[in-house]
Amino acid sequence: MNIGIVCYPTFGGSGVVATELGKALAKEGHRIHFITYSQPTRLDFFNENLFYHEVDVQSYPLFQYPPYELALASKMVEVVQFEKLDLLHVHYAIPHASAAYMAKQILRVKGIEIPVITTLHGTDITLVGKDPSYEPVVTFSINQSDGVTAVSSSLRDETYEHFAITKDIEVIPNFIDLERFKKQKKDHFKKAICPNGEKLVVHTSNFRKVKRVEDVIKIFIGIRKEMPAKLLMVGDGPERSKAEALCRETCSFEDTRFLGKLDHVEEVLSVADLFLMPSEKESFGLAALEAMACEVPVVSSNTGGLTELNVDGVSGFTCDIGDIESMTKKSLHILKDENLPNFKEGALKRAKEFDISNILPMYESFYNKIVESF
Ligand code: GMT
Repeated sequence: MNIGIVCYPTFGGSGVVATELGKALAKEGHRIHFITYSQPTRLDFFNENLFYHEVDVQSYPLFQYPPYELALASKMVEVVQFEKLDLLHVHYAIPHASAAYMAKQILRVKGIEIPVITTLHGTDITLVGKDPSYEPVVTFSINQSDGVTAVSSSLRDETYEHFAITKDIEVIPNFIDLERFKKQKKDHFKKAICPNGEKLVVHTSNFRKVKRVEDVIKIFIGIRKEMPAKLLMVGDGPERSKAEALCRETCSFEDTRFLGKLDHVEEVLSVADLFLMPSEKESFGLAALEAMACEVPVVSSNTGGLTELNVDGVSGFTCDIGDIESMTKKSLHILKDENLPNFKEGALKRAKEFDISNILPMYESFYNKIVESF
């Protein structure tokens, strides 16, 4: 098939999923056209079936807000028409689903019909989409999509609960490429960070409020009281400086490190003993799956899709949002030498269920179903 993929090109989960999906489909022989405002971060290799079309947003002094959605719709029209696409697959509803709807109407006038699939990723529903300033457009554009998928049952249910949706939503969970995300031998790295055999705790995120980064630090302080440990904070975002300030007040300087955004987070995960994800909301928790694939058990909150990913007592533990005491206790339990190997094994075993080879056929058969019924 000749497929257009629209996504955010950044480090965020939805962009990562969209890009990895496109790369995997290209390897299967599909021709994949990414349509976005800059080169997707994970689009890091050449394949004759991969194409990138940049959305060019023209600025003008009159515009307080340059109309990205219009530029995107225009680019979709151009790519569908000239590359003869069979399908448009947009990731993250805002504003991609409504831009796709507009492109579809323009193409119809030109005598071209194209099906649109929207994949809901999380905050497009649970945080941003619900807001009255977007809700009518989100509801309309989901209902106008020819196919809709959500990355977890929890996200599907929440979408039905908060929006007047008339379409079936198919759950296709996120996936992982176990060729890339696997435990690598990085003993020298572990030795440099944990010279005295300390346990290594890792958190990666976009440091937004929804990630509850302060909880990560509070849990770490609790762990550190009981055993020698280090904390690595990977990523960047609005809450980072507050988190750094909290660390300076409460932890020893040598125990915590903020690494910023990393291209190859799997190298850090390879030496980690525990991953913390105490999020307020999480439709799936791709970062936790990446950790699990590298044999790192996860202590997470039990919000959204996290209980569909993190098996309590096997790949880690899930606890109530904000329950620092329980998350600390569970972390200490996992980190005990006699327990850690079992949890590492449990994390990897669970991650294998989300191997891309299991999930890719779900997308392919969904594409076929939508194209055939269109
Ligand atoms: O977590 C974020 O804030 C980024 C966001 C995104 O859209 O990039 O992530 C969402 O989509 C990911 C991929 O499907 C999921 O793994 C994340 O759980 C989800 N984030 C939230 O629901 C907060």
